[in-house]
Amino acid sequence: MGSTEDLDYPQIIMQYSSGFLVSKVMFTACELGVFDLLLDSRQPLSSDAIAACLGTSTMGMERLLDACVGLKLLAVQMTQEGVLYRNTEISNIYLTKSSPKSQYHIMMYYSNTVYLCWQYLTDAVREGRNQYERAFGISSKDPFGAMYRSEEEMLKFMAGQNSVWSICGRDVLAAFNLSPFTQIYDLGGGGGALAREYVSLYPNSTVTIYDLPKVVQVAKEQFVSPEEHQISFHEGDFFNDLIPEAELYILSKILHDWEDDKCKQLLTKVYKACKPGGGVLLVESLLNEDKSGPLETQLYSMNMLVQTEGKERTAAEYIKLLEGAGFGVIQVKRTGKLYDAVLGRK
Ligand code: ASE
Repeated sequence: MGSTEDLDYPQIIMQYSSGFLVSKVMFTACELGVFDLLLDSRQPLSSDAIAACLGTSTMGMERLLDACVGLKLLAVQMTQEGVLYRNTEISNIYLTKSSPKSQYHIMMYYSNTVYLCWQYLTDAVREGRNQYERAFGISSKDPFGAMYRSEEEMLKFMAGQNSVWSICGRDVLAAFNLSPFTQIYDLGGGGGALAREYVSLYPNSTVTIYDLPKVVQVAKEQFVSPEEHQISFHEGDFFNDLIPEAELYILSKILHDWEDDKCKQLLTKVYKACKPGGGVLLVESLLNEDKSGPLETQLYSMNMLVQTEGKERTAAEYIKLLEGAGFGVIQVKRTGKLYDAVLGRK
């Protein structure tokens, strides 16, 4: 082994060991509203002031703030009154609740739901299945029954998923020229953030969000306003209920929730419903063909193990699923961001 490797090895192990500590510091600062307060205050604040405003211990808050400085999520300045903290540019954009690119809701989902499932990662690997029974004492047979076990959980999931599209939505929808398609169904479209990106990028289109009745109800109440005329809803279960005819179906982060047989079943149903000349757009995080990366996708695939019955796949795996259902002329576009796009035509 070379000497560089000998030196780098402990460093990398140290970083990986504390990775979950890093996540939890960021999640906690978000949850307590540190970044929101420092955005609103418009001036740097002391740890005492922050603790007082947020109703926490001064001792705990000071340490949390210092750790955030170490992570470059906050910056410090020394003044006569002592140390003052302010947001960094990145925190203002991504970690405050009110920012258009806010990732606050996905952080809360990671911190309060995903984190609890990961407690049982070893069991998940041993058993090859999700860990709702151990984590929450509920049946793991129906993953979305488990994920939507309460309206609060469903809302957190929908808000979390929505926040991703404020960053990658445009890239996945601009990966192909989709302007020939005007009548779109977003199957499992949830809170509608991708539908909103779609109609803004393709103004001549209308998007129908097809999702479970309880999801549609919450989406109408909390996420999509009636003024957004190009977005409509269809209540149903896409495995068991009718899928109406359309020109383009979007399956965004849907196939990764399900095993191959379920994916084939769904894609076959979509193919039958699809207008001739129409298509299906898969939005997923693609693994390299040898599964050597990207790391983020490999980690997401582990998350699919603890939370769902699916996995992340390679482009070739998605192509095979699409071809198996009858789709042809399949094109793959890697965006270089978290999510990629695969288009199949009927
Ligand atoms: C799903 C997406 C997610 C199902 C469960 C999920 C996400 C978290 N939990 O379709 C978002 C993607 N992030 C990760 C870690 O996979």
